[in-house]
Amino acid sequence: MTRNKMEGMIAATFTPMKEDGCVDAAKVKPMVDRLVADRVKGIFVCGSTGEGPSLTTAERKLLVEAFVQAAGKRIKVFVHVGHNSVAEAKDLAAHAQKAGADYISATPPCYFKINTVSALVDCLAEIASGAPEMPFYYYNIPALTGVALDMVELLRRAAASLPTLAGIKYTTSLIHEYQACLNFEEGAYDLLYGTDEMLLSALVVGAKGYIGSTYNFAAPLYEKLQVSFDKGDIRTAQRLQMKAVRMVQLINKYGGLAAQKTMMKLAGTDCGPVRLPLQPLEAEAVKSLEKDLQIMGFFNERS
Ligand code: MN9
Repeated sequence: MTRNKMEGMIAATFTPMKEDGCVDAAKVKPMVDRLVADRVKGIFVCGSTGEGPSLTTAERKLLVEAFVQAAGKRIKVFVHVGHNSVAEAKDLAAHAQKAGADYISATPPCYFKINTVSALVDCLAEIASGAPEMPFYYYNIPALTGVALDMVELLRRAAASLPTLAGIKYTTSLIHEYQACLNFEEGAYDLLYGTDEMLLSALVVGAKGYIGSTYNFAAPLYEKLQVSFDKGDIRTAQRLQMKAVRMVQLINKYGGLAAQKTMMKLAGTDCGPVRLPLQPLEAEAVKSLEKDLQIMGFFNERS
């Protein structure tokens, strides 16, 4: 089987919301148009950045339809279907296939923690069977799921049990494990790197595709980083990666996703606030964040 391989930036999209926290599907199209103009290669819908686990199933389906339509085949659409209920995840997978998305991805159920690769494979096989025609990416993000298993072992077992597995959306800082996965069976699987502040480290060991939140508002910065890396200009790539590190430090200082949605607004693509359980930034924090962003040159071509 020839497996799917992605190259370049994939933006983990935010879910646009109205001030009251309702989904605002009308804002999807302008967000996608902006990403296409920024030359991203794909979008990852309803993931961590999209507050997927905080949305209802009906909202997730509506968003998938809106994103697929807005993408209009210009860029690839990944749909995150992970859910604590495996049955819901399978239903979301089937929906993504019907809606015309390109790929599905899922976190494992994580209220009851999975602690063996074999249980993980059982869950993923059941979820992926909802969309038998779609390449499937396991979404490995132990910091949020609490499920930290051996990813090489997952790949080893996939041939027998996960026929549609295309690869892993790999969001941890274990570059050595990421490298081992990239080299598994001479690169049989697609390993999409998911920690934006460590992109250069991932490129060094062979990353080709990467998914993340900051590609929504800083794509030009990462595009330059990739070009510098490809030319062998490591000094410039290091300098640009350091800018990304400073940007993520600011995001963490002001509160993660709420800060990022504020940055989207300040950068001209308003996608509204976060919803519970996340908390919005106080007015004072917004002012201070804007000032910090100005100082770091964020608004000069977002790089
Ligand atoms: O998976 C994102 N991770 C989370 C992607 O949302 C937890 C990343 O893109 C981070 O937001 C980014 C900043 O830390 O690396």
